[in-house]
Amino acid sequence: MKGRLITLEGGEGAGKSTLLEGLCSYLRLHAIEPLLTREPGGTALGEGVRALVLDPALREMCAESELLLMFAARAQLVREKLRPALDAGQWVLCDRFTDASFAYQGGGRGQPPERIAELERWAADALQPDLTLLLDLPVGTGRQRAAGRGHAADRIEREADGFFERIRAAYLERAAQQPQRFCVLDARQTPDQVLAAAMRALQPLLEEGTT
Ligand code: Z5A
Repeated sequence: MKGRLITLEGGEGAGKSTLLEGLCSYLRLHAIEPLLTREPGGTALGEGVRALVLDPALREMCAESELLLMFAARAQLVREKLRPALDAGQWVLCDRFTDASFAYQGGGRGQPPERIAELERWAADALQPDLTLLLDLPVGTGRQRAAGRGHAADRIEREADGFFERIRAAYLERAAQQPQRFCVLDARQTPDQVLAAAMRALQPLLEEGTT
């Protein structure tokens, strides 16, 4: 079977982790054991980067450092985990990928998209997902859900609503530009409804795998 890269994207509290669990069970029903990973993270180096970029004490981190750190983690994940898994025919479910950099560091922090695209070409080896599920949710709803989990806000979660509005707009713009790859899911629905819509979006890839 051909390896597939499925990425989950969305704003804070959109329900990516919840959907990831459901999709994993669904793929197992199809005898597919996916590799589950996340960004930033998924490797020892990436998890170290994650701790850095989310550390509320590092308030002075500039946008350029933040962007480069995201791609340092990504360069490692692509070479250490993603390419080998995909080359071996494995399916990969990844909680965030390069679209998050276009949305957060591009839309949110104002980094030029052509700079991010250049990093994508060499640092991320131009790796593109087969399918990106974008969980779209009003910013206020997502923030309420995230706050409901009861853990302290990280460095990025401490940003103002306007930052997250720009991120949402950047994600939706990217999805509109690449409709063949993106599936936008209405994340205001119940977890079961979101999962059902995601399963429908996966169907063509599952069918390709059996033909
Ligand atoms: N970041 C970046 O800036 N640039 C990059 O290139 C990359 C990342 C890759 C870490 O991401 C941070 O890194 C993130 C972007 C930045 N910063 N922020 N903000 P993360 O994915 O680990 O963190 P996150 O976006 O904050 O995700 P999250 O808060 O963990 O949310 P989630 O996984 O999307 O949601 P969840 O945990 O599944 O659900 C949240 C709560 O809502 C939970 O209590 C659920 O039970 C509940 N929930 C879930 N679904 C529903 C539905 N459908 N209805 C009602 N309630 C629900």
